[in-house]
Amino acid sequence: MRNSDLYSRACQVIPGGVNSPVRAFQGVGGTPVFMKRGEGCHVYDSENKRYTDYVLSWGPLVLGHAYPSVVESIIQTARLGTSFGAPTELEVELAELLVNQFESIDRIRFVNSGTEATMSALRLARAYTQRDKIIKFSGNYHGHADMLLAQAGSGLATLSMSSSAGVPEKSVQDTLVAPYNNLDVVRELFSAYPGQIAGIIVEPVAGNMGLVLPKPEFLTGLKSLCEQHGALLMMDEVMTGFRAALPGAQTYFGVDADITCLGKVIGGGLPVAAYGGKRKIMEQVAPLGPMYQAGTLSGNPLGMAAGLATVRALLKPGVFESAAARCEQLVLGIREMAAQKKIPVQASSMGTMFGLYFLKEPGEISNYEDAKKLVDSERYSKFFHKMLELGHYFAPSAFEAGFVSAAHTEKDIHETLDAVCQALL
Ligand code: KE4
Repeated sequence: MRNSDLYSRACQVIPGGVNSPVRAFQGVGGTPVFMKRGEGCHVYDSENKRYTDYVLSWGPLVLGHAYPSVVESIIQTARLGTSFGAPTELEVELAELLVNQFESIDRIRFVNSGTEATMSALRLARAYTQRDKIIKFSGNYHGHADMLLAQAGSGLATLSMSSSAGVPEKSVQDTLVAPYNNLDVVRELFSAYPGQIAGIIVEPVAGNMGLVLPKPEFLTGLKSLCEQHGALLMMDEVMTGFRAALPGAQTYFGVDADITCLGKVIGGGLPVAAYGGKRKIMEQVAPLGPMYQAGTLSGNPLGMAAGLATVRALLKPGVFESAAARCEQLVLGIREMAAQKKIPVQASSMGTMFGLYFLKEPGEISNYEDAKKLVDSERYSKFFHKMLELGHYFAPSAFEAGFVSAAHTEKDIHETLDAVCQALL
């Protein structure tokens, strides 16, 4: 069935024809592509057109599509039943694996989405500190929980919505917003609200306004401000976990979070996310402590199996490193060609994730305010559609990060760079 026919069918029964706004191509125009099959670094749409995939389900597929050991593990597990609503050995295994990976985590709770993980992290910080206010950063996206939909990134940035309808003012009155990479404003907020701020939630590498790296000292500065004021530092590593670095961006920058949110890669393409931290904090969580959080399918066997197979394969020597090398090769190639054509871009990468901004004029983007001012979304849309026509699937939004998998070969990157050369107009 043609994409356009599927799309009109979808629009009859699903709002906007999609189950997540950013998939609707509103940020780039045109009809969304309906995917039918994935294999390695390629996806095939409903018209059987092949694309080299740089969205990879927005991060989870760090090994590529339909990775054999992941598929096999899901099949074997499904044969034993799909869900019990009771503890299973699989969730203990994945919990042990993640606790061993993260210095800052000795207890972890699984949930089903990044939204649930960050929503629970905020509740935990508030329970632990007995305070209400939270600091977040404009352009950071932490899922769609009411109190976090203030000046968020990702789909809200794509649709240039500052927050969302249906979120009562009182739900965001305790959410304080600062510009990313700006420690002064954070310092001012702590002085303005002494003893009232439960914590800071931050994307340690911002992947929801495009890709913005933290300035040196930004994360260490946040950590020391939290220590100084008795607040908790929550790092939302839903996207950066097992993507920016192994096991996460906090490891690379040497700044331990008090609470870490994970997702995407740890579910290997199935709905799995988690929040974790030191025992003294996590003991607040029911049934041990007074902070309630629950989920019918939390720790679901299929998700645990897919997550275990994915993380285990990724941790094998050289797997992450080769994906990161391919990612860097892509970004360096784009930078070089844009320079040759005198097209102002900001192309950057960290580990297996990358960002590509087309700029209205030469400049540097280090926060969301810069991005809104400098990004040439029109030029990105043209680039996106040309690349799509040539068989390379980039994020359908100028305000998203891109991803590379262990299945991308040098040949794939070279082919993509050949297409980039034609699409850099
Ligand atoms: P989910 O609720 O979508 O599983 O996770 C929310 C979330 C939390 N934290 C970070 C850092 C995230 O990047 C996300 C979700 N990422 C977007 C892509 N930028 C998901 C894509 C979508 O919304 O369809």
